[in-house]
Amino acid sequence: MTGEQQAYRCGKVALLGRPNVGKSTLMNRVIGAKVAIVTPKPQTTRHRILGIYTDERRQIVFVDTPGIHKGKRQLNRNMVRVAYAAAEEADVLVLMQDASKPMDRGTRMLIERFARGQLAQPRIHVLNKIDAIARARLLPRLAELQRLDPEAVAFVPVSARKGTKVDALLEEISRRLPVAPRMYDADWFTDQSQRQLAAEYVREQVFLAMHQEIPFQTAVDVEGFREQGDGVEIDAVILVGSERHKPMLIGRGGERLKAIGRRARLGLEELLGCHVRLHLWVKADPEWFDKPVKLQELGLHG
Ligand SMILES: Nc1nc2c(ncn2[C@@H]2O[C@H](COP(=O)(O)OP(=O)(O)OP(=O)(O)O)[C@@H](O)[C@H]2O)c(=O)[nH]1
Ligand SMILES: [Mg+2]
Repeated sequence: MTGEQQAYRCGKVALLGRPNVGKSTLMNRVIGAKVAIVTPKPQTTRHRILGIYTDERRQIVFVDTPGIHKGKRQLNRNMVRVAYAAAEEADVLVLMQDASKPMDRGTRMLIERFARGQLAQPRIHVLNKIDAIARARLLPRLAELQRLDPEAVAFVPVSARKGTKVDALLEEISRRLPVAPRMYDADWFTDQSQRQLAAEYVREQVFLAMHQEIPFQTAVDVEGFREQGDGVEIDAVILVGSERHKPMLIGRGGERLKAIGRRARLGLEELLGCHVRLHLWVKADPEWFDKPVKLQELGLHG
């Protein structure tokens, strides 16, 4: 080392992969806050969400994306479009997979698509969830990946949940970022408004509480967001895709909706650091997920 100051680096990194592999978990882990909601269900992330990591050497702007999947609904097609658009505008591509499961056809096809595709940005493969597999299974998996994408610049096994090897991944990313000044203030950690975060925190609780198709046909629209006294007051509408989902979401005596509201409120209070009053309503808008105008209103136009 010469003692010379290293040049500052800054750029965008797209987090890409099939649904449920842990993209949002990784971003939250690096940022140190829940900027993107996480659930055990696939298709949790629906937007492009920025998570901004800044230190004295670099600013890494993570772009979390919806999982790439096949889906016929307009909502699903928009989600996939958002992911590919994020890839195009990034400086580095991180392609994540779930190493705790055998590599499936969808994952293999996705990797081949990027490996043979037009995008020239460096690709880093991340094998996530290594806390959930035996070490011996990792080596053949790495070899398979190298065969599928020999031109990728790095292959990094991590556990986003536990934080294992996440620093090593940050180093691999940083080396590929352009030399450039910060894009965002050092104390910014996401591009989402408090209003958007509130909608997402409510949706997270709906995903956790509901089963079958209900979560996938639910959206949250924050209609009111007011500062009041030492906190905020939020009015949110939970939109369901069918009249028959309404009573299921509300529960007997309103208990289920109350529990959803309570958990979302506690999460928001922790994130925003203030008192939150949250009012929830449920409205049915049959097939909203196939209506371009409604998707536009909800910011899900892709
Ligand atoms: N065991 C284990 N589970 C993990 C790890 N990372 C994420 N998960 C779990 O995997 C599930 C999906 O995580 P998400 O972060 O929502 O995955 P995602 O890729 O953002 O999913 P979509 O938004 O649906 O595309 C959650 O239950 C996480 O807790 C990990 O390192 N180890
Ligand atoms: Mg996600």
